[in-house]
Amino acid sequence: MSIDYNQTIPNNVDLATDRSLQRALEQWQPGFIDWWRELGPVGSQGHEVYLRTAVSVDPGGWAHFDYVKMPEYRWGIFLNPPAADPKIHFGEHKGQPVWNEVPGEHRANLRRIIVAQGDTEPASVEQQRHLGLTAPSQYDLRNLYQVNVEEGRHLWAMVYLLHRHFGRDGREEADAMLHRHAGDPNNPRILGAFNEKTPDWLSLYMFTYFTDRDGKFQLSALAESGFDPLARTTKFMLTEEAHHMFVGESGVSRTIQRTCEVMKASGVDAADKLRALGVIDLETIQRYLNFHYSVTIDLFGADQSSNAATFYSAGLKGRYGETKLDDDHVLKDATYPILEVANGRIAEKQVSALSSINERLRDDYIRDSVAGVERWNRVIEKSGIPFRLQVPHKAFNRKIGSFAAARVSPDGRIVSEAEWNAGVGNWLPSDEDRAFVASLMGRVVEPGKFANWIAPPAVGINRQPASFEYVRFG
Ligand code: BYC
Ligand code: FE
Ligand code: FE
Repeated sequence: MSIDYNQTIPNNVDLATDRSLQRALEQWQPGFIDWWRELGPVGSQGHEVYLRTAVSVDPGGWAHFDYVKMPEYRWGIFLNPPAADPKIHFGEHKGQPVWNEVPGEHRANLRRIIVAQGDTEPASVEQQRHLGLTAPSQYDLRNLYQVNVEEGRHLWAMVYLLHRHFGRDGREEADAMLHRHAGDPNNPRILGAFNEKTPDWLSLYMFTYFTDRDGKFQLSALAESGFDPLARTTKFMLTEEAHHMFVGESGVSRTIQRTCEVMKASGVDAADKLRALGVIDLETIQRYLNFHYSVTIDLFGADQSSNAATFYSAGLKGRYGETKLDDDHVLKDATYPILEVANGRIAEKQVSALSSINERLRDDYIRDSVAGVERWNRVIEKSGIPFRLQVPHKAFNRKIGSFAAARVSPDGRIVSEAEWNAGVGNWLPSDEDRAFVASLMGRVVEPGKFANWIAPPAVGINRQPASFEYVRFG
């Protein structure tokens, strides 16, 4: 399973032995590079960036760090090795051997899942393309670029599956990945959150904390798939994903830390006065959190979904940690609690577990998200400041699922349109909040220097110091 770097497309799938596939992917490759140059990070083409590149799929030592010009990054196709005796472990095919080729009856659904996953990857690069111009430090700039090149590689992961397993339709879908664009009104990305803007670095950290974590959960569900090439490729993507969430968690944490330092040193706690001192007030951080959290939990789809039930029963997409769950892994008669609006209140009801697979994954995601918010709260607590961040109720600000039609406050009350309009300025970032955060975004390029609104990291990347030269500007 070693990676062959002598190829135009680095890979560990023996691409050289399948000449027509290799040729098709080599034809897609220049379009990808053109897309990167046009819609990838603005003004970055000449920079040498201290990036990690995958050199193996061995969890013990898969990454190599060196300076790379990003258009020359070695994007490639890396699958985890197959399991010793690979079996489908859920749904109607439970116990049967995994599929190495796409079963005809599941072709349309598998294609749909792979396309939805693939589409998010370049979308996020497009959303983040302007941020390099306002990076708060070289360290942060390098982390942004690392996330961007790896999202580019995640696109390669899905494009390989489309080319290898879906014939002409797959090639067309692979081309379409480079033609839909985040926020393009004529040809938008498929899922809602990937058409939002990521205009500033607080948004970036919230996005990588919350939305890349959707990636973790969706990829984990796909890593259970009975379609083994999908399972193996998503397993390796998950290895890369951990750093993306780290960028988000530590970025928000350092922002909070800096705000708390200034609050303590100045004795000031009113938002407007803190803003005058050049840091982001905790109330604004809470509103950004509310926005990114609610937009991201929409990505799990409707609370009850016949698609999701079919994906599960067919063995295409499992639950989070499927093999560790203690049940029959078929769920024919099982139930699961979901929320609904009943008599003007939010109430729980039991529904079929199969139909509520999306909701279950959303709940697993919520548990994981909340844990990091508690770690942020410990930073605030340590400073002795009486403020707590909280994730909003899961019905707040939803556009997908049974709450899409309801107005729900962050504390989970159904509210009137008037109450929503009166409260929304305290619940979601206002234009003024966004303008203030934007006003702090200035470019800091000297190694070891950090913008005033964010604390330096405790340690750098790959055991380098925070003051390391992470980017050589070109
Ligand atoms: N926006 O039956 P439902 C990542 C549509 S993030 C717009 O609930 P289903 C990353 C839906 O398509 C991980 N539309 O849908 C992170 C359907 O449309 P049609 C991405 C939406 O299929 C950061 C209709 O509503 N991976 O990797 O059960 C940076 C009915 O909905 C949305 C995946 O998502 C939405 N939010 O569930 C970079 C995994 N939600 O057919 C990367 C693959 C639903 O009625 N995707 N709709 O016209 C899937 O497994 C599923 O397609 C979904 C939706 C979970 C997304
Ligand atoms: Fe990704
Ligand atoms: Fe990611």
